[in-house]
Amino acid sequence: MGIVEAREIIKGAKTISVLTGAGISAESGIPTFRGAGGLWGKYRPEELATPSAFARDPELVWRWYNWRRGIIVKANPNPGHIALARAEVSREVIIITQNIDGLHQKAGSKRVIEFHGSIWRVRCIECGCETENMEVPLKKIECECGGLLRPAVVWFGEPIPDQVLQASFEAIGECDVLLVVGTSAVVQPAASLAMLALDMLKKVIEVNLEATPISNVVDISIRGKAGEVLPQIICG
Ligand code: BV8
Ligand code: ZN
Repeated sequence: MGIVEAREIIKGAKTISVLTGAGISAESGIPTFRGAGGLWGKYRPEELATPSAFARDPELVWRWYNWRRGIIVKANPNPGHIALARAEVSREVIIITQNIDGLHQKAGSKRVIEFHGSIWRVRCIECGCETENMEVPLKKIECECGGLLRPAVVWFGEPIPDQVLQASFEAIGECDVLLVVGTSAVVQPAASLAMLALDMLKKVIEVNLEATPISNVVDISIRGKAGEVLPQIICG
């Protein structure tokens, strides 16, 4: 079961939801979390993407996010992002992305749920005000109120905002097919969205370079690069 079957299933779908992870941005030059040369490189996730890491050393955490801002600002959507954006021409497409890079929006996708927030938004830990900030690097990490600014992303140990969870569950309920693209499917609760789709008897198609914990339970699991496979299975 592979490309041909996936293309047939997608052709017949009125609404497609797509759960994407770092793998869909790899061909845009953005390192993944766990792959070789991954983002977590010399650090472990828990050392950087957590509230305690920020409390302990906000400058270190911001050095890491500014380094990522530097990579992401130069990155362009690849054929994988573009195939998903183009698919909106003939059907509803809802993207639930674990990525914080904004590349789906840059590719033209209209319905994007940022499950883990955005690197281009900052939030004050004192007054809670959240603003868009595209500076590379961020110029100052103080808010007008004097509080510290943090990336408006979801760190390990932090809950997904209720309205984001709600919108994601609705996207799964609304779809005929869920595509799961470029995620190691280990981080929760994002990875459980695939299981939710299966429980709701939706067709689930995975596109990933390597096998993941959901590869054996989805309807079709295609080994390959998102930028090569997505244009083949989503046509028109
Ligand atoms: C929560 C945003 C509870 C920030 C991210 C033990 C200790 C502590 C916590 C836990 C624990 N056990 C479980 C947990 C929960 C934890 C979790 O799941 N941990 C994992 C590691 C086990 N989850 C959380 O903490 C979540 N919150 O549980 O809160 C709670 C509830 C109520 C009240 C209070 C608290 C929050 C998790 C969100 C963390 N934030 N990112 C940032 O980006 O800086 S996670 C980050 O890693 C990404 O966003 C992504 O979601 C995640 C996984 O990365 P992937 O996207 O999958 O990337 P990865 O590199 O892993 O895989 C890439 C895949 O692509 C690979 O398979 C590769 O083969 C493939 N690939 C590569 N190239 C290509 C490709 N595929 C196709 N084409 C290619 N070209
Ligand atoms: Zn403030």
